[in-house]
Amino acid sequence: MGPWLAPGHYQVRERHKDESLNEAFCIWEVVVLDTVAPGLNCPTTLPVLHASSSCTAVMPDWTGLVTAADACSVLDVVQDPLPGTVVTGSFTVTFTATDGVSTTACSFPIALVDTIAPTLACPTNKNRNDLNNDCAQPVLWPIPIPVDGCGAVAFTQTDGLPSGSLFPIGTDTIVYMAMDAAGNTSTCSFTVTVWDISPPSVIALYSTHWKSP
Ligand SMILES: [Ca+2]
Ligand SMILES: [Ca+2]
Repeated sequence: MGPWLAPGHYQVRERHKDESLNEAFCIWEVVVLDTVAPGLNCPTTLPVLHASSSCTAVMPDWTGLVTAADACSVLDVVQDPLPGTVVTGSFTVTFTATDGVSTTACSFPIALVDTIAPTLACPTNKNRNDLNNDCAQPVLWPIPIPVDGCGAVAFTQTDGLPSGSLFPIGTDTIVYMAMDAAGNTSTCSFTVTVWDISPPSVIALYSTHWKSP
């Protein structure tokens, strides 16, 4: 058995000689092809890609997460989307390994993970005087607007009277909460204080007339 040949083109020269020592040559070419595609394994534990505040991410180079092997040689492993690509939402990451002749691909799904809570800004504290001495004041404020880079936000007031209500003497705490689709929450709060500025009145409930004997 002759030597094992690596893939490539080889020229074989055969020399034949008869009994009269006449020689003849035969030259032919041998082509060794690699017909076995590379092996390629994607990771079983999928990587996590966190979303930025704008709900995008820059694609890392994950070619080191796949295992490629070939009996001849693996020339290249290419990732799609390419490292450095700005991605968003859910998508498929595909890797392709080539040995120069054949290719093998594997892929896995990725969904950006949103860990950033919505932004939510409450008004400043509200202080009002009970001007009409009716033990309450209407207080109105602009409703906060939550913002999240990844979209829809559930928003609710979790404590205190709603804007525009008649607030009694004293301090009430207003609390709002916003929650994004990933369950990240933000809260903000402020106080509404109504001051009693009227002095108490003294009312005579009865009078007693006393006459000396
Ligand atoms: Ca091969
Ligand atoms: Ca978010």
